[in-house]
Amino acid sequence: MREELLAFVSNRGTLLEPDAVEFLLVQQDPMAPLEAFLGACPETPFVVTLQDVMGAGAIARKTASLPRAVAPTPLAAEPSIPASFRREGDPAADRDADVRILRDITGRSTCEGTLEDFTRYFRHRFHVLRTMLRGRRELAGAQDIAKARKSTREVRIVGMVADVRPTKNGHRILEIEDDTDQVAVLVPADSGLAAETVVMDEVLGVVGTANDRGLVIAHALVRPDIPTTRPFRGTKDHVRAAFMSDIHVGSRTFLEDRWTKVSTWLGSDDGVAASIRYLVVSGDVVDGIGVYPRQDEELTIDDIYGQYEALARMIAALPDRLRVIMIPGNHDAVRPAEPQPAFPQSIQKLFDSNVIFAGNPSLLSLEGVRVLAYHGRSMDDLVSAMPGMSYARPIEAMKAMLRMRHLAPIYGGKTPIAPEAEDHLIVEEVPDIFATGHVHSAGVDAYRGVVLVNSSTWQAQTPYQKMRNIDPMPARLPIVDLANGTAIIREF
Ligand code: D5M
Ligand code: FE
Ligand code: ZN
Repeated sequence: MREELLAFVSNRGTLLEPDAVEFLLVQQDPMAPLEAFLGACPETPFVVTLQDVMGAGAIARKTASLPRAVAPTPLAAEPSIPASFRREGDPAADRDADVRILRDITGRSTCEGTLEDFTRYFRHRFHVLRTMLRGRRELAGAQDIAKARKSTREVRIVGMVADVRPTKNGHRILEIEDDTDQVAVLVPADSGLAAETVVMDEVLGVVGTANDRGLVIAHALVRPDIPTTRPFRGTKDHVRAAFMSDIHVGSRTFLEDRWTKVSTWLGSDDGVAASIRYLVVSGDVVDGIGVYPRQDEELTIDDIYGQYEALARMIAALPDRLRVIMIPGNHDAVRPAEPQPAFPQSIQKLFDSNVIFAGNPSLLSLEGVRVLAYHGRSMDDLVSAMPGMSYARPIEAMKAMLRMRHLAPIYGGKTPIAPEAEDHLIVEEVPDIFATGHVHSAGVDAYRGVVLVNSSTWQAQTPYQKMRNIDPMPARLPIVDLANGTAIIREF
């Protein structure tokens, strides 16, 4: 059957992700989801992912029309919605809310997933990160790899990691490439660099010595990173923002009682609660449909609009002074490939006008404070690639993203990436606050002046998480004072 599947996709001029093969092989009719997906695709995609065929499985099962959580529109353009949002005047409060969406993909998707798109995408990623790296003192005068290979002195190069492998003697070899050439870099086991993890596809700088066999012995590895000290761009008053994600409305394990508690507290006259003007919701706002095999058995609301309607009622019951900024995650009803656009109008219209919809990721301004909101799917890939990372400590993975200046450096893992003309997953502008969700943990910290927030979940442990030993920390609400970045977590 495996051969039949691979022959089928090969005949159609596309590829099948390994996870997708495994998923299809355990289906009653392995070919059906694949045919459903490719049949509904306006253009043959470059690669068919697990998400694609899982979604298509749901289409095959439920012939009813479903929105795009399960629809195969990985790379279609979005209808345009205003890229910025500002609401003046608010009778319920003594000050104006000020939310702007500075950057996201909504309405600007151009790619179709062709091979040329991927080439262009990676070239853009490489060039932007290389420019950042060349600004680093350690890499001043960095050479093209083709030129550096001919050198016998100290070389400074910038490249994208094409391979990482250990040698027999415990050293590591990195293959790094730029537009001119590729070179092998030896990271000696007995050097201070031995403990530094390097991941596939990251863009980094190397300072080293080229030997006569064209091998570069690394003395230093340089990450784009962020400046060591940056002031927090604070507001004048102690207005606060709260952070949520992974509400998973519609799931049997959604924690309704804990939600009631937080909702009541937000509406109470508690001093901290009353100072919260913004609620940033970083994806997986509902559980979705057809997101993983046999999900229907774990749903209390099995209609995708029904799930968003229930959420809209919950959000409408929150106090009027709150501006809610909502981005999608991997369970939501937009294309799974990142960057994800904001929800379609059919979903937006279910919500009150105090809810502002943005893409995943989004760079937001809350009264001038820059917030980078990202659901955090790539943490699945970082956790498996980097020793020392774990689902329980997402903050470490977030620091790694800032050091690499990229939200999803590893390509071809669990995080599907759409090859847009520009790489929206690069951390171009250093934010004041960086918020993620996805791992259902909770934490606050700071890295070089950037406040880091991982925003818990409102879902109890699911059977899947139990099987994978993922122990969630639900019902925590991180709250950040926008005047000075002070962060606390309240448990409900
Ligand atoms: O993710 C909820 C949790 O489950 C989060 O800790 C990540 C983990 N998770 C989800 N999908 C996967 C895969 N495919 N591999 C490994 N770990 C995973 P949620 O997005 O809410 O389902
Ligand atoms: Fe989630
Ligand atoms: Zn998620």
